Amino acid sequence: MKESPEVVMIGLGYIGLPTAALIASNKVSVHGVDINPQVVDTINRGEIHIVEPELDVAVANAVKEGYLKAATQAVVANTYLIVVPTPFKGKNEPDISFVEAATRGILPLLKAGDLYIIESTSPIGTTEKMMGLIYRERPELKDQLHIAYCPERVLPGNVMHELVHNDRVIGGVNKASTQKALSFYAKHVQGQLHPTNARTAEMCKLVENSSRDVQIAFANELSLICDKADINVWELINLANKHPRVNILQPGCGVGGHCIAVDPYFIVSDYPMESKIIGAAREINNYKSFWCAEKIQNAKLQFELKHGRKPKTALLGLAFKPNIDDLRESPAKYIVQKVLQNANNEEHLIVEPNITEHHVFKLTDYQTAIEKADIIAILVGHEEFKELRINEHKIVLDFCGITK
Ligand code: SAJ
Repeated sequence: MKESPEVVMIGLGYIGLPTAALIASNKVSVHGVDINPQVVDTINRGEIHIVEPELDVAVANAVKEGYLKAATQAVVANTYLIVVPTPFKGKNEPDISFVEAATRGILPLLKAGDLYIIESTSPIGTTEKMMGLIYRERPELKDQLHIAYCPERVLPGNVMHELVHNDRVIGGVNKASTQKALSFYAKHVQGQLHPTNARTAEMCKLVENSSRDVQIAFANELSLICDKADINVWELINLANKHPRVNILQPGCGVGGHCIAVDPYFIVSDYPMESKIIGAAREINNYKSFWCAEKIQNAKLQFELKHGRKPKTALLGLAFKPNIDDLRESPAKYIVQKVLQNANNEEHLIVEPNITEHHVFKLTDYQTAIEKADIIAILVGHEEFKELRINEHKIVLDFCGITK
């Protein structure tokens, strides 16, 4: 790598690291920054700290060829990308302190003509707020930087493909910033690039995930109604979707991950009076997880009443969605915790085929769990579970519809 890298990537997590690897694969030098020294060491060895198909090879190559290097501190570059988490504080209010800290960290390095891009999911107005901060602290640079917001839209599990092929929405604080950011992404993205302003780009990201949350809430609401009405919700949705203009999503045990279960609150917390459907969808999807835990609880009580002994219960899946190892905001994990909290000395067999060890839960392999258990609750539709042959005498609570 030459002395000064072209790009500084702040945040080397689920989005930052794949993006850094993609840029580096195009022979553009990237200096990745992460506050965690272990993450930095892992990447500098050419290894990765997260599970994502194809990422290992991309990072190994980028590091070997000298286009990707990680450190705990930023250095001077021409383009700065902020890809850090935006968690909650208080009661579901977005916390942009990591974005602010990352911005403060590069303040002394900025020079006229640089491009500063936020990719982190952010409440409306964040990019303008960061622009205010930068120009307050570095007034001599006023209007000489290019500042833009460009949300990522990749689906965990398919990141390396979607980073290149998905369309991107790019919103600058002015036309020159939008243009400069467009030229940057044009080097790395084959999907279409759609210019707009920063506020619209920020809102666009929140709306995409809120829209999916609302649609999943509709499916989850149907599953609650169908359970009472004694209708197979999976068959129902399949049939309704035969209509050319109907496309209902799948119910599950709730909505998790760091995106869909989080982003809608960024709208609700700033516009509570106007975002009724978005807020209600969040409540329905959260309630669905609680409902699943109650169902398991009831099944255990029924079993004990009928058989005069406590059941063994297999809880299949901890990840927030199928075929990944990510437990962030996972409804399955919430359900397992809730079931264990109410447990009274009976055996639970917890299964997550995508992780080998967990610091809280003792994991069992799925074949053993299925064999031993009296009650089997399927919480995540992992591929492995689709092949399971479950003895018909066992009680199966399939919240993902994989046995239907
Ligand atoms: N889920 C259902 N039923 C469905 C689909 C999903 O219950 O029919 C559940 C999943 O099990 C999971 C949750 O919803 O718990 C979210 O999963 P997901 O696959 O819908 O989405 P994420 O969180 O992995 O990724 C989303 C994507 N956004 C949209 O599809 C609009 C992705 O494109 C975004 O980049 C990502 O959020 C993000 O980073 O914001």
